[in-house]
Amino acid sequence: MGIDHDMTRTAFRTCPLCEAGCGLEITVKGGQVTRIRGDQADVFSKGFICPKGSTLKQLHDDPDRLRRPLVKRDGVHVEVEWHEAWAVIADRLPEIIGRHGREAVAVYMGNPSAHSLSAMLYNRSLLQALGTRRRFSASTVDQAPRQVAAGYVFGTAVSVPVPDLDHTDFLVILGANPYASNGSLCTAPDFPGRIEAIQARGGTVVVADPRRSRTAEQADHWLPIIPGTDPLLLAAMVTTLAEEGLIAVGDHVTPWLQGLDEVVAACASFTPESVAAATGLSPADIRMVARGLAAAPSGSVYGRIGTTTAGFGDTSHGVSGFGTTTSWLIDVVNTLTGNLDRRGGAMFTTPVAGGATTRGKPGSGKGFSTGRGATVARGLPEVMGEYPAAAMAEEITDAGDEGIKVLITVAGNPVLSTPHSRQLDVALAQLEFMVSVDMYLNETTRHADVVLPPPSQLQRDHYDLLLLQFAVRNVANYSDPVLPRDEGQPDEWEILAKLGLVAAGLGPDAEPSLADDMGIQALVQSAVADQRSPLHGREAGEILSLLGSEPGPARMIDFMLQTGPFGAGFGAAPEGASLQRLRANPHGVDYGPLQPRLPEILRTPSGRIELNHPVLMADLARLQAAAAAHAAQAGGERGLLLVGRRHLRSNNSWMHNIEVLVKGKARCTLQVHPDDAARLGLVDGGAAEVRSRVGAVVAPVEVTDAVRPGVVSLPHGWGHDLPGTRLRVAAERAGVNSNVLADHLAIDPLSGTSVLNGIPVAVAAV
Ligand SMILES: Nc1nc2c(c(=O)[nH]1)N[C@H]1C(S)=C(S)[C@@H](COP(=O)(O)OP(=O)(O)OC[C@H]3O[C@@H](n4cnc5c(=O)[nH]c(N)nc54)[C@H](O)[C@@H]3O)O[C@H]1N2
Ligand SMILES: Nc1nc2c(c(=O)[nH]1)N[C@H]1C(S)=C(S)[C@@H](COP(=O)(O)OP(=O)(O)OC[C@H]3O[C@@H](n4cnc5c(=O)[nH]c(N)nc54)[C@H](O)[C@@H]3O)O[C@H]1N2
Ligand code: SF4
Ligand SMILES: [Mo]
Repeated sequence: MGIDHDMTRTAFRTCPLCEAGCGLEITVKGGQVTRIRGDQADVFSKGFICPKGSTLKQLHDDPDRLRRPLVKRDGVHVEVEWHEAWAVIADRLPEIIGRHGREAVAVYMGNPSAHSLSAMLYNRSLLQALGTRRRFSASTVDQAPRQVAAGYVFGTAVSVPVPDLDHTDFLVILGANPYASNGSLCTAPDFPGRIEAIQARGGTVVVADPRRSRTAEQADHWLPIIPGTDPLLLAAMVTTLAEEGLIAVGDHVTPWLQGLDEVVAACASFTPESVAAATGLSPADIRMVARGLAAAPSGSVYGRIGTTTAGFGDTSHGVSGFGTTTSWLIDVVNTLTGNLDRRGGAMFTTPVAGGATTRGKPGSGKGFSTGRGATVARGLPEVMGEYPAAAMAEEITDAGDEGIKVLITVAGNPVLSTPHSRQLDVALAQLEFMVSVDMYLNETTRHADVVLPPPSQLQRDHYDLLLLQFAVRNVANYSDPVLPRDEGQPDEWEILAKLGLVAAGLGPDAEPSLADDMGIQALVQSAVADQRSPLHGREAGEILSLLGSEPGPARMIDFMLQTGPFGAGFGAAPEGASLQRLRANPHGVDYGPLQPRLPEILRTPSGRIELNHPVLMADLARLQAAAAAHAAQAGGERGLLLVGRRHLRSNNSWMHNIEVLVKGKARCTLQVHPDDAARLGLVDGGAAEVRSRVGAVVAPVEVTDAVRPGVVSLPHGWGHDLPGTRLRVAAERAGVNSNVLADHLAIDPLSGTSVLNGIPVAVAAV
């Protein structure tokens, strides 16, 4: 790209900061971004933008954002040239692998790697080159339960139904606050506007949340549920539907459905009356939601963080996670009310590129399973190719000869985002070697021997490969880089691919583009040989020449677009999806509203919706036992339960170094209900110590009736006061790390996902 000194140009780019994927209109003058606003012509977001979107400029300009690699010398990080950084890695990594074996290396992939096209495509090459099973990611402090439930019931871990927001008449939101988060596992720019549109067309919105969130405030009904009890609420709704004769599955689902009666029977012990005390909800309210869903022309239950990461059980003996079972019960309720796979209900996206639900044989498949390997220290099973993030620290410190010796982090900050953070912080200091691919020197990367920074968000291309698989419309949008890369700066895909080659011993000058060429050749060759591929029988050489010779994500995404369900098929359907078509349409291409996909969506071995999958049925028994233990808990004294929350101007543990986002009132406060504050002698603006089984923090108190009594709330992602970081703005408003309180032993056994909400705590004034 040339240097455009005076020229003003406008670029269009999808915002990569959260799952909403808003279109941005970016004005560039003299090589500088002068303005970012919502792209009115974007086919999906239509001009919507949140306060974070326009800060891509501040992020790019942030002087603390790393522009050159760092190498730790005598405990201090110093900037080096790229070849020096690679030389250090080439010197150390293959040698350690030679000494301890591949399993001595662990990888942690953080959340932004789901928002980086490079990382989505090339993390795989890194993992393949490393050949380790010790893979960890933010999934097990997030959405893994939702995916595991979908895997068992529908056949793949991405067969996740999404609420058909734009057509639904009755939306039930459990444990999500899209007014702050802009939605998750439901890609919908301007989620708030879409909620208000439901109400404007006469529909109803119900929110269950222990906090009166902004979303709860907007809702027609707020159910101030006690944390962790959503599965009880859902099971009682199943019973209500059965008792009142409201089950109406629908002819479009019945032929494919398995185990309905069995599931209903297994829920029978959960009635609105039997769960009232535990959930804190009246039987009338529980029945109201079940009846409302059944009576509405269409409806959908949608659950997020508060359902996947909540704990439940006897609070004095330690709660446990039920995220997978909760996610499954959401599918059960949607199915029983006839809302599965119908307009306005819970539907499946047809991803334009890279969808696992559009590959293979339609209608059945090998299904979903877990347990290919287990962690050394605790024997926790593999789930979706990963181990629980909560086990990372102990795999370093408590696994003897088999301990992790090397950690590679990509776009992650587990020292702030994962449970029992203090333990992980200590463990990372014991590694033999650590490499981080990251743009900041933060709480995690300060432990790295080498930090490799990717180009800024404005300096690379983008396609929301993962998040468009959960979109409320079938859309596609590709963005070219807005700004050129700095001199000598490799693209993020080159860093990831090269890291794999260097780890494999190919030396500091290994050429990632060669590996990429081989990768695309292999893809094309297997496609032309595959009977189910639209390229079957074509000439591999012809396809490769049509793809061109420029390596990197763009070529790969072109292949995925052209071979996808709307694809151009390399000339077979000239108007179809391709990179060229998307480049010609910088505001995106809309492939329309979600369409019913049963039965072709299914990839279960039976070719059916395995609603009564034995793993899930067995977990219902565990839920029953937990409910009994909870009810029997001595004296009914349960103490306080801690939940998290998000703020529109924050993004997990990062973006706190951007002044315009963090200025103003301190956000990392402990919210306490006035009744609890009075009882505990806490005053607004005072300080409180919050103590859990594993740790304690002191946080400023905010007294507010926006949390229900018995519940306190502290946001995650704060605690920027650790030495050795380079986050000058963030350090001034450090806040405290709520994950010091999260218990690494409290997990959902089906998905390995941590309990981050509903943590039993004691709170005292200090
Ligand atoms: N208590 C509690 N804990 C939680 C949660 C909660 O609700 N409560 N939420 C959980 C959830 S949902 C998530 S997703 C996790 C997030 O946990 P993580 O993924 O571990 O952490 P992030 O805060 O997203 O950190 C992102 C890191 O990536 C870097 N980065 C940003 N963009 C890029 C990029 O494009 N490339 C590269 N290479 N690096 C980049 C940033 O500098 C930062 O270091 O936190 C989880 N932790
Ligand atoms: N501004 C901003 N946007 C973000 C992020 C961010 O950090 N900041 N993070 C992004 C990421 S990685 C993700 S995964 C998504 C998450 O998106 P959401 O799931 O919408 O996340 P939250 O806003 O934390 O909303 C979770 C809600 O669950 C409630 N809750 C807690 N425990 C329970 C419970 O047991 N039951 C019920 N019913 N509710 C409960 C909390 O009070 C909170 O209001 O947001 C994404 N978007
Ligand atoms: S809602 Fe998400 S995608 Fe849209 S502008 Fe804000 S951060 Fe970016
Ligand atoms: Mo997340």
